Amino acid sequence: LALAPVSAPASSVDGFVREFLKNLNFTQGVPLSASSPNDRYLALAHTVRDYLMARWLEDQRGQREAQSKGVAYLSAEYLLGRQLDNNLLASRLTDVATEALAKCGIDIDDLRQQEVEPGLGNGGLGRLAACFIDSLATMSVPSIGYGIRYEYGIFRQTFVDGQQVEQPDAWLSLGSPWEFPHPEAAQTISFAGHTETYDDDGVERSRWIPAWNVQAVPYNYMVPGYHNGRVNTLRLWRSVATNAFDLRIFNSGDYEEAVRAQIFAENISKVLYPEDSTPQGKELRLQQQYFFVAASIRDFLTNVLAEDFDLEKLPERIIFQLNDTHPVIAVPEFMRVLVDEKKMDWDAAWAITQQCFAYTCHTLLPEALEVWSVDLLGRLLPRHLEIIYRINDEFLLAVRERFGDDEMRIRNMSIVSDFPERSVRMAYLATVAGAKVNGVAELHSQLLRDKVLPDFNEFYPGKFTNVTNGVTPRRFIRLANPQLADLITEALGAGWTVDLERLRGLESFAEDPEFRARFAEVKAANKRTLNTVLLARDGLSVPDGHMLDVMVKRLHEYKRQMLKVLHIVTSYEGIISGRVDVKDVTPRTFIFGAKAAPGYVMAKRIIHLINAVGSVVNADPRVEGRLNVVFPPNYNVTLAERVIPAADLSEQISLAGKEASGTGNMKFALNGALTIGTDDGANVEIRELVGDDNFFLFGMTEPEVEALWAEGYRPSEFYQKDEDLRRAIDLIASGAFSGGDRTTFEPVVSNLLYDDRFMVLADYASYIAEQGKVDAAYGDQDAWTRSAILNVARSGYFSSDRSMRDYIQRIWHTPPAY
Ligand code: 26Y
Repeated sequence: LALAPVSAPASSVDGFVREFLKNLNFTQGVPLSASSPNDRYLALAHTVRDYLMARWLEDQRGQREAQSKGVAYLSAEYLLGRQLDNNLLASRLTDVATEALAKCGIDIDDLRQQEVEPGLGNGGLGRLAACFIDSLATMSVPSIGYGIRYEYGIFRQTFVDGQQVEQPDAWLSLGSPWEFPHPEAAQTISFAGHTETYDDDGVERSRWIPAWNVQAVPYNYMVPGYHNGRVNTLRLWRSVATNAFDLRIFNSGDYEEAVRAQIFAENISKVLYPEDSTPQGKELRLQQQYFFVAASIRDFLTNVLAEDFDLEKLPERIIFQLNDTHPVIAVPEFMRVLVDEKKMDWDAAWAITQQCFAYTCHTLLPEALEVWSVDLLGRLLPRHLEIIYRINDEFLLAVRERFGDDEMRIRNMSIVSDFPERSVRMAYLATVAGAKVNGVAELHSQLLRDKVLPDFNEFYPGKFTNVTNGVTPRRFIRLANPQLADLITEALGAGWTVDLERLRGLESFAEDPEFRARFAEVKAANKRTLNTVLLARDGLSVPDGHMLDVMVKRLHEYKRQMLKVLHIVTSYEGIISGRVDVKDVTPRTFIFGAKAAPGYVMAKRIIHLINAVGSVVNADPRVEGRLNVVFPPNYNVTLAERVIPAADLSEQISLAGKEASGTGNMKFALNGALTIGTDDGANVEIRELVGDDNFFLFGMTEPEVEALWAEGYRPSEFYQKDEDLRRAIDLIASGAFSGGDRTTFEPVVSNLLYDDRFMVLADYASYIAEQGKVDAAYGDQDAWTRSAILNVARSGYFSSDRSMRDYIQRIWHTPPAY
């Protein structure tokens, strides 16, 4: 019996009822009559798990036995979103479960609301990782995701007097039915100490004598493919103390000292860092990074490979994809394992390493590139620092051979920089070690090659490539927009969910008035649903008949939420000054969703300003309800799934050359919102695909931005020249949104007038003009709907399935299926 594979329970309604009640009784330990909504949710989750289990065990065995090349995705973040609905959908259980629960007198929707989403990521990069593992499972690619099981995910945002206040995200407190802890499979991960050389049978070798260690406990999560019977694995590591209690100390009565070690160890996976672009160089963050990659590499070498595996063949079995620089310390760790532990010759180990890693860059902001001080690295990971030095020495030697003693170039390319302090540039290390380096949209990859790492591109021809991001249509169309999904299926048949280019078939339906009417009705229904959700969640409402103009993303100056604010203030000022007849204003609801990093003062001020503008505009009778600002707190994946399907207008207004890709932009287009956007990131590709007529373009191009910087950008000149802009800024400065107090938003105003790093004022006029075109276009509802349908029809390219195919072809060279 122990050897027999488990089998799934019967997929009938009665079978499901039995399993559900069994889980309620035997897992939760309650009868149906006395069960709480949380009990019922947990029992339902366990039931769904049981249905997936046989496949999961089978796939783990299958992947091990196939011995084919696989991908290990290394990411410090996975912004998964709720699991229940996704897992029901993947396993075709949605209808059965709904009926079964109804038989028990339970509305499954009430249970859906119980789930607290695992917010183990900050924003785009973390959500991208979640989309990718969904696509890998759906495409049967042999793969595993590795990351950190943070006890606290991204903070819960609340507003107090319009200002952001952060609350801890205790996502595990009501139970965690989707995870499988394996404490027995824990690994020891070491830190600090010193290194020494020793004589190993006539060979001089180095070894690391660490000072302390922690245990890395794996927690496995199921990643079911969509309707293909596959279940992949996401393995997240939790840190625990090696010896939970030091008995001697405990017996001596010093209880505090005894638990101190435990607290220290458990700190490593305690909380997700909420910064998403300014690395702080904090020791705990480096501990997190090393902790999870060291555990993951060891896990792969010991649990996936056979014991007698010939390590020379590693590149035939594995590629580690580095999700930004966060996991790059894996490179020296891999070298350390091969050279110090497996006693491999350095050159052989380096040749293998260079084939086993690939690096994805997600930024263009120089301040977002991670750098670790040599001082910190030397203290925490002394052997790794030595290895990095040697990699750098050999690399710079090769650069000299190639380019001669061009000291300027050598200094620019060195992995170890001397200024402003001696430190290691992780992006350079990743570039030198990686078989491939990719950006995340065409424009981004091009700028990465030509502007950020041009010397490396010259030195390594062919190493740089592009893979444009994508999003999973399972979560972001099927789950988020079921009515649109049904309409598409009715028109095109069912295959589109796994072959998104088929959406092209909708182009001809865009010309069909009846289809347009039905499409418009879906949008209207989604707005009503959003209204209901926001009312229940936050007491907010979205009036009928308004255009929904949505900007949801992390709060960052480069994304330019300020430009949106200036647009709102301009519209408002026009009304209250009497220059615009309120009857001529297109009714619009502006929806914001945005968290600011807790230490990012300017971002928090902008949040405060948005809320302040909202309070005044929404309450002013002169506006007659035609402008409405709605800013629900705590934007997350769950809310995104409600907001995006209801949107008419998608705001993608970053300064050209700053947004690497964006992925929200893709989700909106796929849900039939039109984009107003700059020539930035993946907006460029969206516009190329949907067509100029179905996209509102404004603002400077990246070369124009460069040129303006070069000639000297003086934002106050734009303020002086443009009357509308001056009125809007003056209104903010006057205290109109701060109860007459002119100091509250003074820093925001002077930042715009005298600094404006992201050229908000330079793009203002063009933005306002384009918003005028938006209003005009919205006036013809039928034409707008046609454009919206064409956006859906032409955005199939942005499926993360296509991204995975590109990674496989250009970088991984893994077999397409197992
Ligand atoms: C080093 C630490 C402070 C840090 C933590 C998180 C740095 C960056 C991040 C997250 C970055 C991020 O989310 N980047 C976004 O990645 C998306 C997926 O590729 C892109 O679409 C988006 O343009 C980019 O900003």
